[in-house]
Amino acid sequence: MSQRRKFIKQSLMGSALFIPGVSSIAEATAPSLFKGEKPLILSTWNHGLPANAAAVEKLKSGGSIIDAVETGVKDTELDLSNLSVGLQGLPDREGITTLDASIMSGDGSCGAVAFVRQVKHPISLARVVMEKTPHVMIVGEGAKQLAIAEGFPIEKEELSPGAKKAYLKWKETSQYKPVINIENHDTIGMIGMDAKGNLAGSCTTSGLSYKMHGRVGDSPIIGAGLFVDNEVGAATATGLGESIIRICGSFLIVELMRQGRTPQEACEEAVRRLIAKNSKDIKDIQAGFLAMNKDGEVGAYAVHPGFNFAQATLQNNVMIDSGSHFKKG
Ligand code: SD4
Repeated sequence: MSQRRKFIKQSLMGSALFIPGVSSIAEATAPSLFKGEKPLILSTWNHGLPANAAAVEKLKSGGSIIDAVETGVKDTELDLSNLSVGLQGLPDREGITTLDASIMSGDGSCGAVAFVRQVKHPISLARVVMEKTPHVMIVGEGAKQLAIAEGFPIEKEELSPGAKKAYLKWKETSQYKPVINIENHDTIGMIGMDAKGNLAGSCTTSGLSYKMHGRVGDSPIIGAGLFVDNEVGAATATGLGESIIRICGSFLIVELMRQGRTPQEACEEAVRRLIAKNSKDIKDIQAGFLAMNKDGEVGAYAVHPGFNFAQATLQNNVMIDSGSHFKKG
């Protein structure tokens, strides 16, 4: 193993925190790393590292895979440095932060919330929808009422200092243009498999910054931002939600895997499909997919370079760069 790889491998016994600048390895190693090891947890972007660590700790302490994927992304929902997840996330164009989240178990149970305000852990509210209501998705004021009824604290509605500063700056021009890998990413999507092969996933975001009030992206839409099927595998998405919804990205990947594609092949096909359906604006659109199958094989692919993900087993937790359709330069 190279010195560099040794360096970035982090023991989950330790703090397993993201160390900026040192936690990525070559895309070539991505699909085969830890192949077949269970449990296996994958999460999007750099904050996937601490989120994976929290998920693995949950499994170690006897939690189920659905407990693990909820606990893991709750870590990101509280991360004040993340301006794309949780109440500290960047607001919409009215200056209001609204959150979307979904959770799904391999048996087909799922729950989601969208356009939610003042709730610190939308992923836990999505789990309430899944487990305590006859519905799959509850949005807006209804979601807030559910949170109140379930005893969730309702937070004061004010922007975090980072979000406020960015919003005031944006208001100077009020130009809406998604910027690849700079402004509009960092949603966390997590998919995981326990030691017995049961799958689950979670996805949580404040969505696109400066979106129109009421806009909902792919993350809370089952089949778009997240899809899990115990018979096949799991997939999650990040990036411009509109482009992902158009191809029902996560469902597509799971169905391609059902037909025999590897997770990597399925992610690459989904990216090709996304590019075909969004070709006019593709220069400005970043989207990335992350998948695993029942055998513990992993795939990840994005439209543009820059998408990375964290991959954890009981012993290891590492960052990996995904491949991309368009190459650097
Ligand atoms: C959305 N897909 O709301 C989310 C944004 C995102 O990484 O994934 N950012 O469209």
